[in-house]
Amino acid sequence: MRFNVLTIFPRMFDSPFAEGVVRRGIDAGLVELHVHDIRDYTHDRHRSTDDYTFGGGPGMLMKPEPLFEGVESIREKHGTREDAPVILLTPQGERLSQPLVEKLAAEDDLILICGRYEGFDERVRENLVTHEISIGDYVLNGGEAAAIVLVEAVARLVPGVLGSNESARSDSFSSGLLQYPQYPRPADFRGMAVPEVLLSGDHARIEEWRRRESLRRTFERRPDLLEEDVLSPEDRAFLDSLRK
Ligand code: 6GU
Repeated sequence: MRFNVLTIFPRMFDSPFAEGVVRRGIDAGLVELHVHDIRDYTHDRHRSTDDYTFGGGPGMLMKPEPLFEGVESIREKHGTREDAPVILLTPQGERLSQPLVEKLAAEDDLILICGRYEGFDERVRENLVTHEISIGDYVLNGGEAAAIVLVEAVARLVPGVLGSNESARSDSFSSGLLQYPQYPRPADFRGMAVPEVLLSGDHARIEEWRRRESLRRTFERRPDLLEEDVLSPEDRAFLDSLRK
């Protein structure tokens, strides 16, 4: 998986990927991350990346020329496929979700454009970009933090990037339910005991307990995630008992 990022703040990408899972993926040759300074694709003396908006109004907009040139240069230099997704990080975009992350992880190349909040030339939206993505309903100063989130979420799904221990964990959100409560040793910490069932060695009872705790937690915290059609009759009966 190869990520190419266009940003006016390339150094923002240094420390987030200096260690951890993505770093390991890069070191193993499974992930490539190339960060490009949008200013390198400007031609004026001031290397300006923004300009006033036609028709008047507050705020500056990102100019189209350096963004088009940047994407074209990435395609030429890195042999990026013509049809590789070009993703604009913007609060106006589709909300990033695990299903969308999984779709993006199936690509070989992703080009990410980070912008500033005031916005983009509409021609960038219409003629350069294939996807617009937001990471949630709150305001960031620019798309960089969102791009970092996207790279981390996608890179961990690249085969081989996670160790087998870690990959099991990703099932919890992919299953559509929140994770059940978990406890490492000790069995009793300052009088706070681990639920008895987990010490019982009875795997069928443990599985049932975990399933129910996942359902309970999802019901309490994120009822919007509960899709009744993928639940078993036992799951539904348990949820009914919670509602009462
Ligand atoms: Cl992608 N950009 C900005 N500026 N703010 C955001 C966002 C993106 N996603 C959530 N908030």
